[in-house]
Amino acid sequence: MRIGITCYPTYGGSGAVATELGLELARRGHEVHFITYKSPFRLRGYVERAYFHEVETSMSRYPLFEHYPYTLALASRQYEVALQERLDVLHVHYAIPHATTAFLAREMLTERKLRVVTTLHGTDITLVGQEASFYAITKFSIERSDGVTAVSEFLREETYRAFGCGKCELAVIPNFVNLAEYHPGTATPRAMLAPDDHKLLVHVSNFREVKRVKDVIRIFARVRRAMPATLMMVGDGPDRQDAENEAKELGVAADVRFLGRLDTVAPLLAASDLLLLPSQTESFGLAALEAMACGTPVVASRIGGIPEVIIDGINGILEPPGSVEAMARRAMALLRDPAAHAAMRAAAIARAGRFSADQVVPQYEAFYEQVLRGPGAKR
Ligand code: GMT
Repeated sequence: MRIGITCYPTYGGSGAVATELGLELARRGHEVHFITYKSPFRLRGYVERAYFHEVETSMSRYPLFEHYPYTLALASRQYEVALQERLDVLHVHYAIPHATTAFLAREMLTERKLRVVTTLHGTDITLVGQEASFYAITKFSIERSDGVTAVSEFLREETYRAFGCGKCELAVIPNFVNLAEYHPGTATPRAMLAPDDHKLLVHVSNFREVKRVKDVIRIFARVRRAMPATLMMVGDGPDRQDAENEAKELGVAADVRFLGRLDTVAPLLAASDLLLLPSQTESFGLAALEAMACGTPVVASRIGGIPEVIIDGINGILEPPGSVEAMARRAMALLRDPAAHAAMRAAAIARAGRFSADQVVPQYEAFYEQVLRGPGAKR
């Protein structure tokens, strides 16, 4: 198949999933064309059959445009690439604005049939899509896609609840992890990351409000009071400063390392004893899955799609969002009990195997085939 993929190319789970999917599809013999404003962050080096088409994000100063109409440039580029590369499927990740620009591109393309597949990832449904200014167009664009997938049962139900979507059938295809990259053997030597006697905790996110990064620091501060420990904060975003301030206020700044955005996180995950993910909302929790694949148990919020990945007490720990005390208490208990930690680690690795690329990518291929066979009747 010839597949176009549009996603947010910067840091974030939806861009990560879209890019890993494209790379896997290319490895499996499909031709993949990424259409976005920047080379996706996980697209490193040459991969046979994977191509990148850049979308302009600005033009020489034009007085009428206070805001550059990027979405029109994107729709136009999607159309051009679909025509030139004879795309069969245009698969867009994160509904806003990608499902809308794909709709436009498909309408423009009279020369051949193009099927639009939209994957819903999270806040496109749970937050942004429900903003008054985006609600109608999000619903319209989802309903006009030829196929729609959601990354968890939770997100599918939330989409039906919030948007009705009487005209669409949502398939659930979960996130996946590339086990060749995310595995326990990849660990950075511990001596490079923390003093010998320290437990090592890690958080990876884009530091947005939903990630509750101050809770990460608060949980860590409680752990740190009970035992020697280091926390690695990986990523960046609007709440980073708040997290840094919280670490200073709680007197743990010396043991919290803000590492910023990193292209490769598997070696840090594999070196860690625990990942903290106390999010307010999380439609799936790709960061948790990647940590589990590396053998790192996760302490997370019992929210959204996370319970579809983590089974509390077996392969990770779940507590309600905001329950800093309970999360810290259970983290400490696990860190103090090497046998329980080893059992949870093994269970986490086994669970992650259920979400391997080998298991999940064929589900996307089958979905494309189904959409290509279908009548395209939603047009
Ligand atoms: O919805 C978002 O916050 C954006 C998206 C991203 O690009 O980071 O994250 C979502 O998609 C990921 C990949 O499917 C999921 O693993 C995350 O749980 C989800 N984030 C939220 O629901 C907050």
